[in-house]
Amino acid sequence: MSEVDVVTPFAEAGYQISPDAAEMIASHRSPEALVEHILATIDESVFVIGVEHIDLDGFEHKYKLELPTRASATYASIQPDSSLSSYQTSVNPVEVLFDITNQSTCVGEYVEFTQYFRNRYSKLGEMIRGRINARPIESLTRNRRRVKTLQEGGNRDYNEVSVIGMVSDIKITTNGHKIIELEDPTGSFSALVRVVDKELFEHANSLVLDEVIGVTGPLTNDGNLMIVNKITMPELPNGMGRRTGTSGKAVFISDVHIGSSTFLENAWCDFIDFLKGNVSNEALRCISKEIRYLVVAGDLVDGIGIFPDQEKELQILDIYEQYRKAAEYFREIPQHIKVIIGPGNHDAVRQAEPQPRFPDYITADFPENITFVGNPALVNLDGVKVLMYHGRSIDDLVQSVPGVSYQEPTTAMVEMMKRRHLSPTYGSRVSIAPEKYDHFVIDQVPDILHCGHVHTVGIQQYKNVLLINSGTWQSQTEFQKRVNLMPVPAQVPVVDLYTFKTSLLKFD
Ligand code: D5M
Ligand code: FE
Ligand code: ZN
Repeated sequence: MSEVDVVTPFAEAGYQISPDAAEMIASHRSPEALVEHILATIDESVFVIGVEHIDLDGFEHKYKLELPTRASATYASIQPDSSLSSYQTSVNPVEVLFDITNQSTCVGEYVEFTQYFRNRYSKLGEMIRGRINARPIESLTRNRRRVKTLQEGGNRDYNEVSVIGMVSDIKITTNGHKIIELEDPTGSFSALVRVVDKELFEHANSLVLDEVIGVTGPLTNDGNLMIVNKITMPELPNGMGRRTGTSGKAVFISDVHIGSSTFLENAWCDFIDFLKGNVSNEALRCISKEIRYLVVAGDLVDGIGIFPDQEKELQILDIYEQYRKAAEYFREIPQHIKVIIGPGNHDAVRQAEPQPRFPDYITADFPENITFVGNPALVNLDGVKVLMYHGRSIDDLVQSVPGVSYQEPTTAMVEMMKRRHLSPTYGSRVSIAPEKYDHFVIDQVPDILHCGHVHTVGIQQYKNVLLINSGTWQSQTEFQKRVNLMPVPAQVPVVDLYTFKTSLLKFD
């Protein structure tokens, strides 16, 4: 994902900036304006600008006062009594910040895998590097004698080393300890987590293959193994100031599965009526008037041939018909509501992720207020950054991370955030195309991470990011009955884009 350069302006003004502060600025909705504000207000005796030097509240206050045109265009006043939505006349901008569409370079050659993993390692490694002083693995073997000498000197500070690596294997020793094999571009290395270090061991238990971590600890006397004292994850920065969004509301849905015989058409039509403001309930009508965005995170239709004997569970047997029906429903949605749609594993784009947006022959039927994006995609909704990912990797995370469950899908999304990666394990349920850049790395911290896929609903705040899994519009399928998966259909998270407070509307 494209990075905003926040380091150069500070360097040019003679300041250094801490990685946490740089990240906080880069992930702000107006990084350039914030940089300007910090440079204008910074105490000149400061040399390294840290998070504590960033006066976000002051900035937000000033920003709103100084941008009256923006305020009048989009901070439209809410008039609950009016029959006209205040957002019908306002611009509801959608900017696609990042997705794979028209960027795919992958043809499946071996060298591309190397390049892909190098890119993952360097992006995630950089996030960890700000927090630990790591060395290349190669230097550990080269400097082994020196490390030993320092150990003999008995200085514990010196004999601890740190390494950043990608987890290539996780083994259990006969004594029940964990051996984590780590790789960086210079070599590979083993790190031992002892079963007696309870907290650390628990952390090691939740590690998954191909994620990038930092480990810190002393080396054994023969220099071949590290006894791990600390594991460092890429993680979200701490101490980011209170977020301020924009006005109005956004509605999050996924897994509509139009065309399936288990698609809940009545509930769906009630939802469309709600978006149109056709509801008798006064409170719902008020909410409806404030809606500016509808975000759809994949599995718009049920598709064809996605699983064995699927045709027995289909009401619409033709994929084009399924999308035509979808387009018909979406044409009902008021034009001022901007809709963003990304694909899922049931949709008619390549199965390997990242997936591009739907082809033109599908999108042609849909109305103008829809922006089609890839999967994953980062979009900017009038200053609120939403990272959309269908969420197929949740299947992997449920299998491999203790405590992550289908019933509470945000538990998986927290794991994505800690790893700053949407789909860490290669070669499991998610088929990952080895693109030049790792599109699953969460470079820019979004305001909202929106997933679907598992057909259950979850809403959780993790640090400064609102995590939403938006359920489904399909009742339990035969397959789900067999694996005992209880879907949560026809429930809709609605986010207030100013406060980020979320309510769940039920149409079942
Ligand atoms: O996935 C809906 C849910 O069903 C999601 O939690 C995964 C699960 N699912 C779907 N297909 C399979 C297979 N083949 N094995 C295990 N679990 C599965 P959806 O993408 O809507 O089909
Ligand atoms: Fe689905
Ligand atoms: Zn799915």
